[in-house]
Amino acid sequence: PEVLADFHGEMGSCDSCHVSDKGGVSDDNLSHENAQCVSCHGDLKELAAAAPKDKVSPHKSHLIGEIACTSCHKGHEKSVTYCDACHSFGFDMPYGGKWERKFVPVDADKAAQDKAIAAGVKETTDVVVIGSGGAGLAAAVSARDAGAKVILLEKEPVPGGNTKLAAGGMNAAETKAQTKLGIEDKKQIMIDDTMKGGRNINDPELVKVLANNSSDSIDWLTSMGADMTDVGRMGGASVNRSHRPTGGAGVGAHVAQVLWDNAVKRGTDIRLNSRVVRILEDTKGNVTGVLVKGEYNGYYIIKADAVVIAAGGFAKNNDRVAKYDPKLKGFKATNHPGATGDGLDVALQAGAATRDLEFIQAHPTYSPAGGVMITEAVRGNGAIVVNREGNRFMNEITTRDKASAAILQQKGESAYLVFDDSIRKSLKAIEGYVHLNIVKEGKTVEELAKQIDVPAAELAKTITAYNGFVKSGKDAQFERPNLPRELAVAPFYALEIAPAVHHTMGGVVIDTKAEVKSEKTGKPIQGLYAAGEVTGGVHGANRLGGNAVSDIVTYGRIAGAEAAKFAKDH
Ligand code: FAD
Ligand code: MEZ
Repeated sequence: PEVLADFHGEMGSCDSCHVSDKGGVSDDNLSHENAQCVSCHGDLKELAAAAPKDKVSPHKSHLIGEIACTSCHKGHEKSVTYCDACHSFGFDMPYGGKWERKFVPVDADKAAQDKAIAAGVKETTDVVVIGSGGAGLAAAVSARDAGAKVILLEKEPVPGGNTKLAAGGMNAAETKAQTKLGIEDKKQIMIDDTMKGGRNINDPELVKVLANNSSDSIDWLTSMGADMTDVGRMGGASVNRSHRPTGGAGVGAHVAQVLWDNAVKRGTDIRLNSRVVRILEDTKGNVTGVLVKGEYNGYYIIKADAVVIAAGGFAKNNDRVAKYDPKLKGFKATNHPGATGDGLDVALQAGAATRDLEFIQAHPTYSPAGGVMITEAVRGNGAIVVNREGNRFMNEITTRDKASAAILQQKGESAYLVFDDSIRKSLKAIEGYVHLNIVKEGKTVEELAKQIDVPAAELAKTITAYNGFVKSGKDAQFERPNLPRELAVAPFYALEIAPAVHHTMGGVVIDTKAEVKSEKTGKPIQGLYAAGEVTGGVHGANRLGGNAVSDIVTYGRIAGAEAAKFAKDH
């Protein structure tokens, strides 16, 4: 047999997987088909528990929700491991092929789209949410709480978008967790830091809403079961305000899981493998619904009073990135495979105004060996960055634009992140990198230097000088503002890092109610809302680490509540 369907066909018939009396697939989530896989093979947890402990298990991951078997195991084509979109593990899959994905524009296949539009409305709801990342899930939860019927559409086979990858934290000021830890912060300082980091081109009204609601957003997540009690430092912040789970575990998978569970609990109709290709409007330009392409069921129309675009950014679409910033041509990206910019395309078709698209951020510490971003929290908790000569060359927690530029000036256009065992113990996220086998280790600094091929005497000198700065409380070399700990506890660790495209600051223009502004009139498009990375204005020219998760939770909540209100009044 060539593919899984042949194999199962030999065992029985098509209805060993499909619902035979309906003919074909059950729905775009392949709910029935996946239940069939589980009934014979066991669920993800059982498969993960049975995997060898010393190997990376494809069934154990940071992905959120109940991951469908069919995300990787395809029936009628070659199977591919979804994780390989980032990691390139190259697991030996039964009937497996190589990961690849071609970007298909939303307006491809126009004839089929027009035919579906001519066929008319298939379903009706109050609010459609586009995207199952943090912004979309927060919007769905708040719209459900405001009494709206919600359909959430996600084009990928797994939910969570970039949100599930977020690692370092969620920024918030004047929180209970900060008070408990004795951290003095003010919403106004968060506003000032955000404006300064964004080179003052941010929309100041959007920034005020971000900071003034940030502490409430932490409380909102906590009330739904989140743990946001660990607080660390991110680049460009004046104080520690980046919130994450106890022990410094990755923030995004946790927040996305909490939001997912709450969206499911509230009866949100969530459809995976369902790509929105057009926002529909009446002749006056008011939103009337969306045209969806179900991976298995084809095109259909959902009529809705309001639509929330929460489709994320476009950092994984290098052609588009390079169009706005040619310097980034050919760069790797830290993002999930669905970050292609569809949200912008459907918004533009609907007449939305956009801003700041030329501002695209590179994250300074991406591991080319692991295909993963190394969280800024490692530096926030005390790691230093050295070049191939074993020397520091920057304030490690400066803003990302400056850090990335400094690394690209070093020999090999990469550098090494160096930390000790006390930093490893302070941040659970580091265990993920160790698990991926990308962290070099030495019992002494000299042994570590040998592992990464930098001059041992120079690295030792650098660390001794840095430890001196920690002791004196002043970085006489690069004026690093936070000096949390000396690098003194063996073993010592290092990994190679280089900048990769990380965040697209620009996007759809919104107001403080998350209403999308029209390019033509400058006024809100009736019934159209947007939140998260698909929007522009919150982060200006350069986003601060930790501000995106804050953005998606706060503006996701606002967009969902406003869309529900609009639908009710409609
Ligand atoms: P996403 O979470 O990307 O979700 C958008 C969803 O929409 C995706 O699932 C996508 O597939 C779907 N979609 C797109 N087009 C369509 C369509 N046409 N139809 C249906 N669905 C569609 N920020 C922080 O503040 N702190 C951090 O610690 C942090 N760490 C990060 C680490 C990594 C590796 C990355 C990549 C980003 C990190 N960020 C962090 C940034 C932050 O995670 C993102 O900016 C944020 O999560 C975006 O949320 P979102 O809901 O707007 O979009
Ligand atoms: O906000 C981010 O993108 C972030 C904090 C990333 C990280 O380094 O963890």
